[in-house]
Amino acid sequence: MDREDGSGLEDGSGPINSPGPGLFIFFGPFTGFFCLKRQRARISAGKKLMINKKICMLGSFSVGKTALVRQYVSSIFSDTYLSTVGVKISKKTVVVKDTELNLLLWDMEGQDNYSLVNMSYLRGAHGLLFVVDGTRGETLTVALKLRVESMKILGSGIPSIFIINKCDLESEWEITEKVLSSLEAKGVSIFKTSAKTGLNVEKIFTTLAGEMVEKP
Ligand SMILES: Nc1nc2c(ncn2[C@@H]2O[C@H](COP(=O)(O)OP(=O)(O)OP(=O)(O)O)[C@@H](O)[C@H]2O)c(=O)[nH]1
Ligand SMILES: [Mg+2]
Repeated sequence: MDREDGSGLEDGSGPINSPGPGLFIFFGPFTGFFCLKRQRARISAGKKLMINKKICMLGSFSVGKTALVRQYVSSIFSDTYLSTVGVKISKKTVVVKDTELNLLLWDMEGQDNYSLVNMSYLRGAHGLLFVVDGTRGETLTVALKLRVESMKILGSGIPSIFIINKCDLESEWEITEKVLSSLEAKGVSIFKTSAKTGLNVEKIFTTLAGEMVEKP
């Protein structure tokens, strides 16, 4: 049987809001026919607004940007390091404050400075995640520099979070609590994560999503 409205069923992403062709059942000339009334599966009352939000993952090389995205989207972690070239975009849908958000996660290649190419990747971003490797102090300096540069492009009001990753190796961290507290005192939002154990991974994305939803 042909199905005109199959798209809404296959990916489960939307309500079924177009009527089917109607179902007729014929039992032959002697028995007449029964007609089952056309069913209109409308769920318009419960229809949620779907909004796309672009999040850029920024930071130095090998801090764990890709690992965080993979852990969040696919619940996978690997010790193998494959450096990202250019940008890789992943998608995850979340519901925040009754609003369905399509998070478009732009996992950018590691950078210590903005080149003309990756500056263009920032266009249209709604939120930024600056990733730092707790075991390498210089990656915090890079992230702070990237924050200044990206806010020149996107404005200082853009929701952003600093992620100090590799919490499972906290005994080897070079970044001290004192440094983190002084940044927090300056209004920098900081979370400690581990892409390996999954610690706080979901939380960073949902916290940022919550902040983005408040923005027009
Ligand atoms: N122990 C530990 N290792 C991690 C963690 N996150 C990432 N790694 C490892 O760090 C290395 C780099 O991780 P990636 O996610 O590829 O880093 P990246 O920031 O995407 O690197 P680029 O794409 O080159 O910018 C890999 O070997 C990961 O397995 C973590 O939370 N804990
Ligand atoms: Mg990467």
